[in-house]
Amino acid sequence: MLKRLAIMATLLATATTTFAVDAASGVTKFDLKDGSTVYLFKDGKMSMEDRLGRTVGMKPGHVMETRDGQKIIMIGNELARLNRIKAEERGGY
Ligand SMILES: [Cu+2]
Repeated sequence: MLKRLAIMATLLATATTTFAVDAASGVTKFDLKDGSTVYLFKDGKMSMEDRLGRTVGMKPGHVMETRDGQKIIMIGNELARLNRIKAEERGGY
């Protein structure tokens, strides 16, 4: 409950940001200007998904822009990790 309140507080503090937090996994998704999505993991590393939902690689250090104009710097390039999450969402491997 406290954790959920903390997440709510964070969401309110950055109300203009286009992102969503999955409470179970702790993964935060950001919508980018070009239609792709950034997945931010609890340990600070990230994965990318293109506008068609395909996992794509990106060099760490690359600057991305969210739909509302905020800049995110790519940290890590967790391809296998994102594929595993998406497989779990589909209901298995
Ligand atoms: Cu990226």
